[in-house]
Amino acid sequence: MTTGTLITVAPTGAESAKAEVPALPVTLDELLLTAKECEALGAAVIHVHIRDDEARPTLDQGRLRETVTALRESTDLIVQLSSGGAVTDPEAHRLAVVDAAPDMASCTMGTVNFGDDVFLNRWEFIVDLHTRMQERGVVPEYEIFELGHLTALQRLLGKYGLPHGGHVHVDFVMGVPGGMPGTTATLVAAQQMLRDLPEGTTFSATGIGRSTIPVMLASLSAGGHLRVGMEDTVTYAKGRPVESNMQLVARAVGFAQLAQRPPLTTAQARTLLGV
Ligand code: KMH
Ligand code: ZN
Repeated sequence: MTTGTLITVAPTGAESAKAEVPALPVTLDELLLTAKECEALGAAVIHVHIRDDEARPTLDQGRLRETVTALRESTDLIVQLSSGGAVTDPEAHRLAVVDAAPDMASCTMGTVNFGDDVFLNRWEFIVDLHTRMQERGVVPEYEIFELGHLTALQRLLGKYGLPHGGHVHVDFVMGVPGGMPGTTATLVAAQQMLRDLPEGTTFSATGIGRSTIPVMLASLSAGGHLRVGMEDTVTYAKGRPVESNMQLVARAVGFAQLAQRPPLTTAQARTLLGV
């Protein structure tokens, strides 16, 4: 059954350098401005990576807490912290993200080649993250970079139980060099595999780089939700750099409206996700 569209903005990520992508929000002020404007356009969730004073990715606990508080004060967005961080972040720092008391945190369901790097997610680490989120009342978004990550999720839920809130929401991250491709056929295959997960499981999808638009259209037509933002693409169209996260959210909102699946409000999104 299709409903409105949950729109998540992932404004920063850990991979792009501010020097190369000047429009990337890296300071708290830039993040707050982006968050407010994206919320006004129709985003309901913000997937947050933070940077240090030199604009390098960080998982500093103090900064994470300050960011969660500031986003709560300035917006009604659901605050989802990245537990993925950067590929170089140690597991202990990634686990501690949950202690910053966000509404949600990402939880990647397996290891994946990530360009020239490896995004490592050992089984024991996944179990620790999942159970820590259950204990702290943080709702996970399970990040799926490969179809096999859905099998791992089935195993996780079977052995360790449902997440806090009881609702399962996954995000297909498609088109990472080394992960599943950002194609309609793959999205449909991933959606079919949701049959093995608890009834009512919902999904968002995002396509990295040039797969952004095909994945967005495929997800809308398959009843899925959308994640967009400069974490995932810094090119708006061939030869045209993204000007802002707002530009990407506005395009997603336009597509969702064309599909007659308008953006969910933040209140509707909280209900859907069990936040
Ligand atoms: N930056 C990637 C290595 C997440 O946020 O949970 C991991 C990532 C996934 O972005
Ligand atoms: Zn991320």
